[in-house]
Amino acid sequence: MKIVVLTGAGISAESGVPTFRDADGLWEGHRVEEVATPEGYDESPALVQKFYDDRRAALASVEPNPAHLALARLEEALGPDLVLVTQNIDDLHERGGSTEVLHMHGELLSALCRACQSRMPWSGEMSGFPPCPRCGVSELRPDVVWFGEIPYEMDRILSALSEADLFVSIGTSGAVYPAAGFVQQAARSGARTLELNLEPSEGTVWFHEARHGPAGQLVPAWVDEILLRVTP
Ligand code: BJW
Repeated sequence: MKIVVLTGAGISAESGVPTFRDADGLWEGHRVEEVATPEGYDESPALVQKFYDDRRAALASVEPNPAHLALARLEEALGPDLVLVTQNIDDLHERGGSTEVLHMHGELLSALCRACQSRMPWSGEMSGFPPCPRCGVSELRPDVVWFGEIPYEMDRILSALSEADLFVSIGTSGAVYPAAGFVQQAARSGARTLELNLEPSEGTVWFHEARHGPAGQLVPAWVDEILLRVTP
């Protein structure tokens, strides 16, 4: 059975990573145009760098939760038949044991040089506008996908969606495209679709089935169900 899993901020909420659109979400106190658009960055680079520096530093104090661990167990059982796509820029899937993760909105622990277009691992601050280790120009920005930019890994994601038997969306509000459209793309190709979210998402009507509750409970229970079906 080929499964595509899409995760969003809700899967990391129980680890203590704030979501975007819930009360107390990340954009409280910031306008989205300020911190998540290329235009916002051009206007206030120091503010945007600090927003991401703070989130990068906060990774040190969070741990993967049972939902991340369960998806790693699923990868162990299914291998390449599981394609894990995340909108999250944290590294909790990897720290939970997943080895193949498609980060469609980029990663906090990566830098993108606006001068030479290099992408490179980055764990420190960028607020001081350090030079790019490759070209020496001080044009490093967080390697994340802002509104109006093209998400990463789209070819691999669309190909996986077209072959999926099951598409599962976990902890995402369904407010941001193209990810919000994956459920319809998968269903059109014949996949069954399942939503696992704290509450009905904006796209909940598109799913064949929806289960509502915390990811830390729903995801391990769903993975156990799948493992019973696929392991001899
Ligand atoms: C729990 C829980 C628990 C809480 N357990 N659940 C008009 C119509 C349609 C589209 C557009 C339009 N105008 C513009 C667009 C396109 C635009 C877009 O979608 N805009 C919308 C505002 C409409 N999209 C883009 O610009 C994208 N690019 C693009 O489309 O390029 C064209 C193209 C595409 C494909 C091929 C070729 C060309 C880029 C989008 C980039 C989004 N970037 C961000 C920031 C990334 C960096 C960062 O992290 O700072 O990505 S925005 C932000 O939203 C972030 C997230 O990944 C993304 C999604 O948020 P998510 O994960 O859903 O979080 P929340 O907070 O919204 O929801 C959390 C959910 O969890 C809630 O439902 C809770 O209930 C739940 N929950 N606790 C389970 N314990």
